[in-house]
Amino acid sequence: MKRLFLLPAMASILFLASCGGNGSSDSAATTADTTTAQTPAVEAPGADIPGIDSVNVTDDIHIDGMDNMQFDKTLFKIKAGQEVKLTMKNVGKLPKEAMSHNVVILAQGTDVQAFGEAAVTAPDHIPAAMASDIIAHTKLLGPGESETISFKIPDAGVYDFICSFPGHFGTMHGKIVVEP
Ligand SMILES: [Cu+2]
Repeated sequence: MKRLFLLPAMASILFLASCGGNGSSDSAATTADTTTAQTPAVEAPGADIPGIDSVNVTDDIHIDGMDNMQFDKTLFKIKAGQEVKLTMKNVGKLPKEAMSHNVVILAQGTDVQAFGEAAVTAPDHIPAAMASDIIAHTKLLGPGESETISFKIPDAGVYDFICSFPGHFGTMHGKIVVEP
């Protein structure tokens, strides 16, 4: 029985579609669409990152690096232009030569893969040739060591941070969302 009703329904849809190309009702719809499309432009940076809603703005970041090649936290939110303290601690027990960690905050647009690869052979695993890609970084920290640095990021956006010890950036990476 349903099929009998489908045919006239489809015919009227086709009829409406073919008539929609002209007339004032179409230009009114276009104007309405433009207004709606402008709304996402004011959306906060990083709004599409899963879990970002439960992260509060801070000026005091604490990150632990662990023997399983992970950071304990990977998502932070700060304010543009605000001075932020960052304390990185290597809470692992493995020897420094095998398992050191750092935090390197990268400028927007940095090729993280290229940076991580250049870091492998660089002194202290900080590639001097890519210094302009680095916003701030801690030194390499062995087991039980920690360091506090401070930095400012003037422009809102989403920034990657990694551990640049060889082989680590694949699992040791996170994001800092900078709010305007
Ligand atoms: Cu590491």
